[in-house]
Amino acid sequence: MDTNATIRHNWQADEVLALFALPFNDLLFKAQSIHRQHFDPNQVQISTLLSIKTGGCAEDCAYCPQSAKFSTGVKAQKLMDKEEVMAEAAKAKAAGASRFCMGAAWREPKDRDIDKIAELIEGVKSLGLEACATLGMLTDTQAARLKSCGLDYYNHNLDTSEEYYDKIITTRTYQDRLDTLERVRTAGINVCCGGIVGMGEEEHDRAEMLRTLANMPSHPESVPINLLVQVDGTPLKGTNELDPFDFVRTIAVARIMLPKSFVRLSAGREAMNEQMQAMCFFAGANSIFYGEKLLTTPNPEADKDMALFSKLGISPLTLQVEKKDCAAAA
Ligand code: SAM
Ligand code: DTB
Ligand code: SF4
Repeated sequence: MDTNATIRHNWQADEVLALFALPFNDLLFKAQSIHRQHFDPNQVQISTLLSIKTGGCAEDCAYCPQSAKFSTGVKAQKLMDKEEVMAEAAKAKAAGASRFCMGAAWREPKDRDIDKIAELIEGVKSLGLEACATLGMLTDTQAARLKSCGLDYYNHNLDTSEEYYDKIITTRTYQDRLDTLERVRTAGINVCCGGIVGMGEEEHDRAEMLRTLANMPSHPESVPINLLVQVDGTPLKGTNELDPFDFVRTIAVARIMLPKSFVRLSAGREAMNEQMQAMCFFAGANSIFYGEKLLTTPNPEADKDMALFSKLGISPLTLQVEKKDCAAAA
């Protein structure tokens, strides 16, 4: 449980809607003021993603190019070998990332998958990177095993509001997601949890998703806000695009409600110009995915991001990572 008085867990629906309804400049000023109380406004954390197991997923998440239920042209690939993953992690480290996030297109991992993932975590951490994984639903035992191998963050998103959820996914429930998040928290792994906007939801859905995150007993340490990447073949292809200002508003409200969390400007940057990304940083975003690919879709080139950082006077956050021997910890 957070103890700091500025950290609230009792947001009411109308209070959140009132934040969304503020004049744009008032909202951004409030968000930036809160941001400065907790963070250096000119530092942004950077994480690099790798899809370690791609496509062929049994779930029906309507946004996802990796679901086996849609024809999106994504080629299914088995879990990558440790050597290949290490080579990608070393590249990410050399390019300046501080965290390496491994994503698998699974509904949930099998116990024998966790043994392989444990080796990958150990390898990533030996390079001095923070390790993050997103593997779908977890059991208590799996979460504890990942923690014992030194996993720093687990990403598992709410994706949207509880009310809108069944328009997007039918193969697992909102409660399933909350249960996994609770298991990750109990295991002592940092929680990375956010969602996607631009899926045809209403403003009150974006408000409710943020309210669910902020009213958790502890705020997720990392909150990815993804703008839907519309992929051919997915049911959400052709959805009306979200007004860019409504995207920035979502970032600002997230910053206000989750003052100490890293708010990540996540998927969708390829479709944003530099001015919009700068506005998101002003609204309180202080983390990005870095490197030319997200999981299966493109992301801005690393050089382009570094040039943007330089124009804005932003520097990437660097950290010291403790190394851990997984075999000894298990
Ligand atoms: N299979 C695991 C799961 O669903 O938890 C892990 C990987 S899954 C691809 C991780 C997250 O990526 C999803 O929860 C969703 O928020 C995000 N995502 C997937 N496709 C996306 C898209 N087209 N646009 C934006 N975000 C997307
Ligand atoms: C998150 O919230 N966004 C990332 C990460 N967590 C795993 C994934 C974005 C995926 C975008 C679509 C794709 O590249 O396949
Ligand atoms: Fe599978 Fe994850 Fe994509 Fe859903 S978001 S279809 S669970 S890979």
